[in-house]
Amino acid sequence: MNADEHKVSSPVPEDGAGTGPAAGDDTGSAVDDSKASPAGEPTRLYSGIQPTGDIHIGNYLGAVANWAKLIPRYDCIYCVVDYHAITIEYDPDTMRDAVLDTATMGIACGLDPDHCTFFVQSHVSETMELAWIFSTCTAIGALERMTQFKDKAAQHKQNINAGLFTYPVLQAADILGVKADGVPVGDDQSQHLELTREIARRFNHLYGPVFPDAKTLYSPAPRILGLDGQGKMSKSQGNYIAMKDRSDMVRKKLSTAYTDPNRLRRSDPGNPDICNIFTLHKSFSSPDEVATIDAECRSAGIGCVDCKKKLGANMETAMSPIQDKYEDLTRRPDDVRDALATGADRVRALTSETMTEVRQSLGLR
Ligand code: AQP
Repeated sequence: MNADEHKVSSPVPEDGAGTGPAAGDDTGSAVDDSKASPAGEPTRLYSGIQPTGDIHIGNYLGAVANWAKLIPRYDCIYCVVDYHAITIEYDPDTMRDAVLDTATMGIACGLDPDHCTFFVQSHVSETMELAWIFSTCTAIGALERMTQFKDKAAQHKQNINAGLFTYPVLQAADILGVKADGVPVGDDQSQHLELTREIARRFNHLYGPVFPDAKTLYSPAPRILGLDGQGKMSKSQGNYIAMKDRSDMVRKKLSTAYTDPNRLRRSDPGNPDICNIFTLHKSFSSPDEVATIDAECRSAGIGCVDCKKKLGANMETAMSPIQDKYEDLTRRPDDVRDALATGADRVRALTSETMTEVRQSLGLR
């Protein structure tokens, strides 16, 4: 196989389609979009996605599109977090395919392994050693306060396991094992990242300064609501549009999607500020079209049906090149596997280096 055949890189839309103008940090300040990190800004980013189902537009707008956009400016390390995924019930017979599929769609969405490091969590076992050490620096009370644990425990009453409880400790090890100082995520992860910073500070206080303070970087669309309007768009809630969904399916799903609940008739003026369809327009439509829809919705100049049709058309424009790329990659699974193996080699080396320092600091070995 020659180098070109081996290439699985994906053309990221120049404007970072669907990602808006700039990523923001914890305090809401914008990260400079135009140049590589000056002093105080992160230099190495880490983030992960679970292979628990199809990557959906919430994952894409809240995380993956932003990850792609950040690649030219930072040392970016992205991961398919399969060890996290086994904290809920799953089918071992389909897990390998699910990991490959998530990686394939990730690359199609712009996580170009020629320009970032992309790997599978379970391929780097050193991280698990760090997770154990971090568990000794983590208060049980802090884990008990995690809202994701409470939500998942309520969803999976038959399987409330210790891994589900210590999930944020492994997440801290993922991030800090490679000494990432920036973590681009959707806003559902903010509490976990605060805990990552607490763990790093506790370790540094007890054993010496080893770990950086990892900053949270939000995308311009950090929380996409589900089509049912009941909470965040989520793989497990079935309230999503998958990145794989072709235009007919997208239109069908949009047709029943929740809008401004107070707009009962076509002649009622709407409020785009509380409409999830308008939020999606802000990510998929041009600024001019967004401004027009904003005005026409408020004056009842456009109805929800037409507003959804316009959104469907713009989503098709943004999503079909990604879907074509995804289909192309599915015909070359070994290229994806090779790229993930290369990524794992680099992360193993980085994490091994960190572990040498950690063991010395702990007075072990
Ligand atoms: N609705 C969302 N809006 C914005 N960002 C989101 N993310 C997830 N849902 C939204 C972000 O996507 C990244 C990867 O998420 P994940 O797959 O690791 O975990 P998740 O948050 O648990 O995703 P789901 O879809 O909700 O899956 P299930 O149903 O399995 O729990 C993260 O950066 C996340 O913030």
